[in-house]
Amino acid sequence: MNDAIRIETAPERLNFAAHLIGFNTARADKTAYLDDAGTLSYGQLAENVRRFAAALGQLGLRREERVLLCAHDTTDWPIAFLGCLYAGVVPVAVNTLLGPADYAFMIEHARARAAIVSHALLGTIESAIAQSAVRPDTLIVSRAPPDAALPTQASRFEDLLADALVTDLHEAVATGRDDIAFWLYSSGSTGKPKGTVHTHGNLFATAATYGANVLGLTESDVTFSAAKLFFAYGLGNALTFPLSVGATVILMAERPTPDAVFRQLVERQPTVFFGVPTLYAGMLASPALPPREAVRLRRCASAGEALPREIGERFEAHFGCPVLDGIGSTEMLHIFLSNAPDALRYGTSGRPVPGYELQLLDDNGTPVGVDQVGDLFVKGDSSALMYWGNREKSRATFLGGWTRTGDKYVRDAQGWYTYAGRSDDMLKVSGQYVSPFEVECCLMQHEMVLEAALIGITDGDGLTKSKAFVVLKEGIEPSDMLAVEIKRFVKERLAPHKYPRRIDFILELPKTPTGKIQRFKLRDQERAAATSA
Ligand code: 3UK
Repeated sequence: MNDAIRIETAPERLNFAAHLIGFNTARADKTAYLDDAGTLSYGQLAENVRRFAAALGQLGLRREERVLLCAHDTTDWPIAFLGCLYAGVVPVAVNTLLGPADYAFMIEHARARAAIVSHALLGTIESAIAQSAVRPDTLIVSRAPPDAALPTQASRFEDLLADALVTDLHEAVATGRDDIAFWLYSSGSTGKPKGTVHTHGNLFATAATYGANVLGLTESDVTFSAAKLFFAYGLGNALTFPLSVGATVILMAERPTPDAVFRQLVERQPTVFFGVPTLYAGMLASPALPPREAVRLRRCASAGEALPREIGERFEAHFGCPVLDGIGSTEMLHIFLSNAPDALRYGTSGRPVPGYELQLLDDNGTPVGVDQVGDLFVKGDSSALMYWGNREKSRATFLGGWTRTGDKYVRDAQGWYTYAGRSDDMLKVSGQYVSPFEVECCLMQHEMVLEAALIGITDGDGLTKSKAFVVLKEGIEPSDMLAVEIKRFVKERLAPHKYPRRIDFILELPKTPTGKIQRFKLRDQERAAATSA
């Protein structure tokens, strides 16, 4: 990354949706999005964003009110998200794989006045609403089959667009760069998910930094992100960055298995692909891996957890296209430390993205030296304003311009950063957070389980998988069948990436004299067993 890099700063008056529409006015006929059902041109995107914004007003939604956005990746997602921004309404984009209890918390916490939901998720959202103290008065249902019966307070997404009186809101609401644009929820090691509040300017800042200077997309690119739009990673990859240059975006609603991803790479020929390390490892291990000639990739990115060197090297050797590992977070919205096409070292997270400042500090807040492990802090224009309604966690994370990442890093003499683990107990599995505490609580709800502890173990590819140590109640015999049943029990209650991939039954958990579980002892024991094997 050279020194001559220019970083555009967001204008003070900024409505990010209007900004993207304005930037792309000359591309009305160009395809902005391709989803499983069809295409959406830039002209149609602009028209539908205005219509959706007008429809929100007609439904009685006002500026700064929150709307839950729980939908699969189709063209309705960007229309809804940008339509909200255009109207100054604040979308709360959530993971589509959660259960009713999670959504009930979010609806209540965000005081959501409406919910935009994929038809396939309507049942889950309805049971969430039934158990929530806040009742959104409007449901907007995306991609409902023509003959589906909908609840009385529900509207069809396509009907809203068709019926919108666009004259009501020809122009975008005049927001400023520091106005709240949207929220994302991030999970912590204990307690409820944190509502991470982002501004219009933050979206602009991610495009002006990582988007413009690391990814280097052009309007002839076709991007495809395996990470969904509701993740900050996916939002940048499949909305902010490509629309900021007038590129084309492929959206896929289904789960990003290696086979599903191969189909997109071969049939739709994206030029830039975004994945998480587990997916890259799964693709390389698959017998269906397409040959280099079958794809048109020129650049790939990886984030969510550290990309093992091996995986990056093998992927590049096969496809002849680099995989840029970079670290981002929900709090910083996107990637702030990354490898770049002209500065790449597999096994590292690269160097600071121009526009961001980094610091590695010891426990006393003093900068550590070269090759020393320190806590990573980051400063840049895309950091969240706060965690909504959570002063304690906001204060611990957002420190006068600096954001605590919760990660440990080492920097070498040439300025390359290597990941050295989290400073809390959180695990990253398939690029997504897993809180050992949450999984342990769930395991202990099983009628045969007395106690449990969850740790991360490293698999043959160098990636993190979760493993539970379970103490059974007296008189219960451990068995493989019981392990399968316990996994199923967790899968039914928590998001799919959270169930323990392995379960060991033990007689007793290691604990401190005050009764705290010593997960580090289990980790040490696991490491010793792995090296002796
Ligand atoms: C970990 C990494 C090592 C790290 C994200 C790109 O992952 C994203 O956001 P989350 O809030 O998690 C943040 C935490 O994940 N992590 C992410 N990337 C890497 N660790 N190497 C990496 N390359 O612990 C970080 O603090 O889910 C990623 C863009 C936007 C994002 N929100």
